[in-house]
Amino acid sequence: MKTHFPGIKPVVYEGPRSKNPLAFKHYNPDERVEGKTLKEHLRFSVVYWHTFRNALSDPFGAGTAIRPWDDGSNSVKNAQTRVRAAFEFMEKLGAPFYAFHDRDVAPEGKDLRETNKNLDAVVKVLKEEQQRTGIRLLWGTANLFSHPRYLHGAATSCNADVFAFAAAQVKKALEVAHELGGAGYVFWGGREGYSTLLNTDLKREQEHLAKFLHLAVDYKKRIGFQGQFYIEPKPKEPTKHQYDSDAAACLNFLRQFDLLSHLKLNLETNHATLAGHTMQHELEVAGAAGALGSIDANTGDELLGWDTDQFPTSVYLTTQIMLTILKYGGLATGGVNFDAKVRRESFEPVDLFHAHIGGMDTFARGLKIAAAIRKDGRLAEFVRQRYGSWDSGRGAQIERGQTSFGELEAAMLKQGEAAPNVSGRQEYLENLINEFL
Ligand code: XUL
Ligand code: CO
Repeated sequence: MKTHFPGIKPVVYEGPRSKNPLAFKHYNPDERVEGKTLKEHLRFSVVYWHTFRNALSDPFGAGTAIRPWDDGSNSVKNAQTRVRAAFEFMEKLGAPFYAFHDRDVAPEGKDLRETNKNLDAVVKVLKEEQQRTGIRLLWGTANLFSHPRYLHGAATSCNADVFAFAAAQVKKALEVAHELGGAGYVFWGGREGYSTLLNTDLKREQEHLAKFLHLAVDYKKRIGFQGQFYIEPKPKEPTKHQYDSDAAACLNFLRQFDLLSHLKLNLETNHATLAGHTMQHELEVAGAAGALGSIDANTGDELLGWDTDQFPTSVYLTTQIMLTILKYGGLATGGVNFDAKVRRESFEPVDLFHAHIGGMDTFARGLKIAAAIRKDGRLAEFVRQRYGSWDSGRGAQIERGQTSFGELEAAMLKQGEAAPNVSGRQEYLENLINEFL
């Protein structure tokens, strides 16, 4: 078999003392934590768009990426060769999952019919490679934002024909995800938002988006696709305001339009920070609503205000993420999906390995540290005790709904003052976390 990454051997775990840049120092897939292997907990996934379709251009200059397997053409044959290279990469990396948009894997044709045919020709190769390697599809999605037809959005376009085209595209993408045994399917809003309210009927656009998702739910049932549906929040970029702006906005939207039982959230770190939140905040909001589904693992740059999609390297960040994920029972159908790209200056194929190895090791450390913090128990015990007044007496009565304002007023009139507060001990807790890092 032709190799596209000559000289790169399968990446193995060599332990924290290894100086080999192409080995894992912390991600030992078979190591067990809280009853599951690291591989089962983390469910790492490689994204097709950044890793295989991003030429590393920026608004000021052309792409720099050297990708010897890619002839740069828009042919189906080139797309098929790219699949072989992608699976060789994922196999050598030891990633059990991948994710793609329809348009990442196959070129758009002269019309929808030809586009679907192109996709089928590439899906055939994806299926072969999945079978050869055992690598699975974490989720599929449709690109409803790149083509000029989507300039006003897709499901929220002012043009009903564009809604219809998007529906046709998602129908096909669902069939493909089903055929490839996908564990999920993601809806990211793309251009579902607005640039100005002067030309926008916000209420109508949101209703259309809900209608679109209900049609997708119907079709999912019709074809018997078992994968989990996710919605991915992002506040802005490319639009000034995206309707799925953050976890809370998505949950409210899903609840308002009776979609909450059909979709969970796919949360992305850099989207959280663009929304003015931490990733842990977004995870907690989703987890509390029973909607924590999957994560797009990346990070932004604190000094840049846009979606830089960098690979995560902060152990503090991954510790926080894994604390919340473990707290809510782990990623069931979801995974740690590296929606991240190498910098424009890192243009060689080997940089793709460095980036993913770093991200995987950082998550492995975060997971082990989070598990150690949980095993130690002091953090959880502190929080438990902090809410101790709710476990019995008046607190328990309020929680059970067995009281009224009148009764509570009478109690406080009698008592004269609430029981004194105790310290929140933030600094003590921050020190406690640092004990484990
Ligand atoms: C865009 C983004 C998308 C989604 C899938 O910022 O994160 O790549 O993850 O469409
Ligand atoms: Co994403």
